[in-house]
Amino acid sequence: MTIESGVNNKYDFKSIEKKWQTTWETNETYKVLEDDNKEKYYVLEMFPYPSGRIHMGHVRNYSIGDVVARYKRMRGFNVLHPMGWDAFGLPAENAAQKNNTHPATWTYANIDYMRNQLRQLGLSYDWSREIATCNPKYYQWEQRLFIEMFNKGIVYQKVTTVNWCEDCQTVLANEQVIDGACWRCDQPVTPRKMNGWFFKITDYAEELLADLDKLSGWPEKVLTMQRNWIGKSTGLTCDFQVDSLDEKISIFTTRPDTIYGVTFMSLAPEHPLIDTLIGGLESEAEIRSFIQKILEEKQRQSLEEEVEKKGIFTGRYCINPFNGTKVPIYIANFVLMEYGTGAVMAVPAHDQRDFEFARKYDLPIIPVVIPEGTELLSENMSEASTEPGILINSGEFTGMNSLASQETIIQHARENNFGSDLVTYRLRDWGISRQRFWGAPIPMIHCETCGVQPVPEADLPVTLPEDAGSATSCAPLHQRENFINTTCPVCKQKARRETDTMDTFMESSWYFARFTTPRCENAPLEKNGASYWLPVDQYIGGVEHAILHLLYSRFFTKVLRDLGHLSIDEPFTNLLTQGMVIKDGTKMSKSKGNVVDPNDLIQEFGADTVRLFSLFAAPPERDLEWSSKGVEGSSRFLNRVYRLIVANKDLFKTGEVLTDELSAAGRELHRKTHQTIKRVTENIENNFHFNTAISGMMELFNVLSSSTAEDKVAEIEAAVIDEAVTVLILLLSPMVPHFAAEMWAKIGKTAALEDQPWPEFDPEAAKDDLITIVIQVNGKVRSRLEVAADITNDELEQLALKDESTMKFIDSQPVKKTIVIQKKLVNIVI
Ligand code: ANZ
Ligand code: ZN
Repeated sequence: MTIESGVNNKYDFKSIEKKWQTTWETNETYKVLEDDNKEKYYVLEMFPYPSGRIHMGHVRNYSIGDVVARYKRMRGFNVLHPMGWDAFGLPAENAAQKNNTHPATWTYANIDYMRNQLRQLGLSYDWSREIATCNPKYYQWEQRLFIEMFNKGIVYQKVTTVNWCEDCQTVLANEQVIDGACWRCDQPVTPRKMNGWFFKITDYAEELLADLDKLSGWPEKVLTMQRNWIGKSTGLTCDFQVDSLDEKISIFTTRPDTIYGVTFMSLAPEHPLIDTLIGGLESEAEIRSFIQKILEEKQRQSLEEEVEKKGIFTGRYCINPFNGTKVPIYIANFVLMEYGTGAVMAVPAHDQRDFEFARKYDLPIIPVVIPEGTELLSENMSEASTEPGILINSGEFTGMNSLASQETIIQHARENNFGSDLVTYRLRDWGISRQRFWGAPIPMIHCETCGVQPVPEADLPVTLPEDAGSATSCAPLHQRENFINTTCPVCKQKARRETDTMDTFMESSWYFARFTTPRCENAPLEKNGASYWLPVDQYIGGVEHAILHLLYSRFFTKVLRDLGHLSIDEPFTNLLTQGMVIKDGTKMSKSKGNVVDPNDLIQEFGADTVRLFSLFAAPPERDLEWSSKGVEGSSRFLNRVYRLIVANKDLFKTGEVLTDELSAAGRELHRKTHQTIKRVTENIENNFHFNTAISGMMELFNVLSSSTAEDKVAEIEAAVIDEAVTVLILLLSPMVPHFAAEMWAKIGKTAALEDQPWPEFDPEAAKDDLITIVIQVNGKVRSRLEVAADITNDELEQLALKDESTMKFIDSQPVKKTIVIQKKLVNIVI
């Protein structure tokens, strides 16, 4: 062995990484075009918000994606692997406010910085497809889609309640309201009714739900979250007549079997009938101020929060159509106007919320469903009983099984014309209006004579003003006369532009499609390109986007299809949701002060080490615990490989050909090489368990290392060593691409590593050698078995006990014990 470099010598990652990055860029190695002769593979990582710097979560996400992209390329696919920027959003506006600049300045500076960081990681992106969503060249197509959706009736306007800060004269997002006050000026926030734009995602609820069944490449957990979010319920809707008024209240229930247990009615505070119910009553003022109070509270609460149940009696009663019972009508804070009918028939015996409400306001509790083997009495109930059972006190339905009774009860309502079955969804229409500056302007015009009109296609895009609009800050659109004033496209009279911008979730709902034809100049998508590349074969990103982003992208895909731009139903065939990067047990975050900056790591260890560490430390779907030891370990491994290759580089250029006749040591290394190909391939293909793939490569390295030791190297065929090294470099290349490219050159290869095929696994070579095992019964040799050399003692024992010729001697006598001598002998004692 010739020692060219000392044992502690480290490879010069700085110049090596720079060199290969430049080579890839100059050669446009990762630029792709549609090619009908090649099978396509589209791998995509969720694109980042240009916050300023990349973090470890990005490094992890993008390293995973890069392994997939590079691996698939080596497998012969035409791989699309793009990157861009989700560039609209509030932080840019805040930063602009603080630094007295335009949000665009801040955003584009961040993009430049982060693009450079990503380049330093050696990711195999086709940078010619880069998009920034804040660029009018991108959002003009979003505006065009908006108008197409408007024309098709998928977009509409409606009044909703928003958080309003009187001091700042602005609408606040929920996360900008802190303890009921504005985050900026600390003044109290009030609810205010405003007109906003909505997408009819609910029209697609059923398809969005049904198509989840097609997504076999998605994690079950994400499918469940989407299913719950869509929240389909089937039940009964029926009318309760208001006592002494000519009005009806429609309810929705999923438990028609409990209809005889109704003891009161609960209405949402926004229920439209309330005005009629309480108008002119003595208690009207008191009720109104109660409603105002709970609406304000509601505005501040998140949906998930458990709130204390509160309500107030309206002074009115209504009548249960099934049994004619008169029950009091309450207004309750937990009834949602947006769900079902906004009214709930309350059954405190069998619904926990109603139970708590009834106990608090001293309302009757009447059990009507008795689970088998129980005796339900309202006096001794401590909580609602939600189990099915036998109906009691339920008129003609008494004695029926509660589950079986539901259909019969709905049927009864239908026959008597006071109700029918109803399907409801928890999913709400998507409100996309934001009263922000840094977003895509909604391309509509308000004319006093002609109403709302879309901006004519020829006038698109409606671009954001490029000036700050104010001396001290970036003014919102509704304060900019220049932007607002326009003419009506129909009557040509003076008109006003819409000043709302679109929710930033819009941009990310179709960017994956735009990447397929990012420079198309006459449509959002160019059909051939889009149909060649889509759907995305592998999508990779954080599980925090499991609901909204993925649901909106699925919705947009269906809309794009219905508008004739696409011909697929679902955007992402396979989804990988990666875990978080954590340190000291919690998520890395600025506020916790436990952030490790990838920049520092790249400086100290090089990009390949950082990539290797983030792939090796945990399987992708798990959380990755940060460890500086782990990073050092990854670095040490690469340096060991480097030293071995440099020290032995003459061994690898012999040009000798592999033959069938191998020495024992040669066969061992040859076998290990092919076993490793198999293992790494399977780990990447089946479950992205790069960590076990990397352990496999480390094992191969160890065998290679001992095979090239001075006392052994002469024994082993050069061709076998050559093969092992070549394979090791090829297998490593998707994970540590600069390093592998450099080693490839070191062993004398001249063709580009990126264009090499993935190594073929030879099952013959990977087979373990066979050894002969002697089987004894009570110490006498009775049989012999040929088994694989790496058999475990347990497997051996099982085989022996099943061996037919041995069994003859045992002749169904009980086996007292078996003694296994590893790789040699099994003795069965009877
Ligand atoms: C009576 C009843 C009895 C109910 C019982 C449940 C249990 P899911 O399954 O989520 O669809 N509900 C209906 N509309 C509501 C609204 N706008 N706001 C709050 N709650 C509402 O929930 C359906 C059930 O939630 C309905 O069935 C109704 O209460 C309540 F033992 O009706 B149930
Ligand atoms: Zn007009």
